[in-house]
This record gives sequence, C-alpha cells and structure tokens, in this order.
Amino acid sequence: MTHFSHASVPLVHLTLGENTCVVSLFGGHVLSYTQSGVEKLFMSKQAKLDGSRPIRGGIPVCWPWFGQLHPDINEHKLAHGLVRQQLWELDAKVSTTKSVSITLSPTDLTHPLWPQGLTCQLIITLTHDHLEVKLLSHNKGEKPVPLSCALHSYFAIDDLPETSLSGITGEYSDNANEGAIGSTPETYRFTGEVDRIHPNTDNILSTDIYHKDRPITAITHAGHDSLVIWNPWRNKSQSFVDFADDEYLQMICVETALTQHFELAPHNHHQLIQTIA
Ligand code: TA6
Repeated sequence: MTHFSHASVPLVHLTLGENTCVVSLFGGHVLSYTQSGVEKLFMSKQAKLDGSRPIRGGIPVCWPWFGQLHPDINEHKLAHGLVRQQLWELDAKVSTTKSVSITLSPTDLTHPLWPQGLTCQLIITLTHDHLEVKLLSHNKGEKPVPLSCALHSYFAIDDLPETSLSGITGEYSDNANEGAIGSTPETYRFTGEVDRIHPNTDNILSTDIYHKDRPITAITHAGHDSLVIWNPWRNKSQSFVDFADDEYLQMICVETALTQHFELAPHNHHQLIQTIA
C-alpha cells in the first residue's frame, strides 16, 4: 500500500471499513484506492507530489480537453487540459454507513483557454466494494462547447507480460502508430508501447484486468464515447523524469474518456463515470 507522508500537496483521506482512498487537492487527483488492503492504483515512485507538475499515477483528471485535442494547444503546451495541475477545493463531504463521498471543484477558471460558461466538479465515492469517480461538466453558457476529457486511471498490475484486458472489441486509433486504425485483438496483451483510442458507445461498459487467468480489477465505464488504453513501454518510460525506467511493467492505463468530438449543449450537464472494484 502506498503512503503519501512525503506529499506537500493537501490531501483528503477517506476510510470505510477496510477500504481507503487518498485524494490530492492538487489536481483533484485520486492517488490511492485500497480494497481490503490491496492497492488498486499505480503511483510512480518518482511522481512529484509537490504541485510542481501533474502527478504520475492514480487518476489524473484530463479536462476540458484530452491530450492535444484543443485547436490552440501549441501556444500553451498544456497536454490533457487545465485542471490536473491546479488546486481544487473541497465543496462537500458526506459520510453514511454505506459510503463516504467528497465533491471537489477547480479553483482557477481564469486561463485564456478556459471555455466560457463551462464548469466541472468531481464526486469521489468510496463504498464497501468499489470506488466511483464521477466527472461532472456543466455548460452554463448560451453556446455549445466542445468538450473532450478523461479519467486517466493508472492501474497497478503484478507483471505486464502476464497481464491482459477483457471487454474491449472493435477498431481503435493507434496513437503509437500515427493514428493508424487497428483491430482489437481477442486477447488484449501488452508486448510493446500501447497508446490506443477505442471508440465505444455502450451506455455502460465493463473491462477487467487479468493476471494470467485471474481477474484482479473490474472497471466499469459510463458517459464515455471511447476508452484509452496506454502503456509507455521501455523507450518512452526512459523519457519521463517522474517515472522509473522499469515501472511500465507495473502499470496499465485504462481511461474512461470523451475523445470523439463531443459538444455540450447550452445549459446541459454531462457525467463521465469510472467505477473500480
Ligand atoms: O492517455 C494516453 C496519453 O495521451 C499518452 O499519449 C501519453 O501522453 C499519456 O497520455 C501520458 O500523458 P502525460 O501528459 O501525463 O505524460
């Protein structure tokens, strides 16, 4: 289980029975989720927890754009949006015998690329058998607003060569191969860099992470139009200052996302939900 005593960013600790969750107010960022003592999320040993850069691990919140999906990104070089590297505030905390829930919202809406009228909140709910992370977007303006976003979750695994994913089918866009279209393999394994956007419009989609033939983590997606699957593999791992060279063997990213040209209509809301069990 990962401890965050060295973190200089403000943390919120949630406990329910034998389950725990640690959330950083920097980034509105789930750092850890343990279920009966087992850590479900990956956190790099070299992750910066001082607010100097986005946190490498846990569940980064990519909003109001995913990756480079913003027309003016170049002048600002802000991959994955505006909120994973700013301070959030705790709006509410509700505890019952069945769950503990917190609501967070970003504090700095002044960036020139912040879409007018658009706001977001994150609701994190710890229960006796799962963690739910809900990213709420609200368009208070009078015009439709383009929105791409993701719950960019890093999952802990035991050994990449023995890891597989279930529940994903169809074609994908391969960002590790100039956006070439690939076909999802029946057995989803990791034998090199994987950086794929899988369009999916199922209302609710379930994907499981397996170690050999044993399911270790069940992930449910809702409100998405795609899933993003990422493992940096050896070469890209060596290029990160906040990621050890061999840590690609200990994680995979399974991301619940909007990446397919979604627009949020005036006065409408959107919910992007990932549930981890
Ligand atoms: O979700 C996959 C991805 O978009 C990859 O292309 C890679 O850039 C990864 O996110 C991590 O991005 P970051 O900006 O956190 O280094």
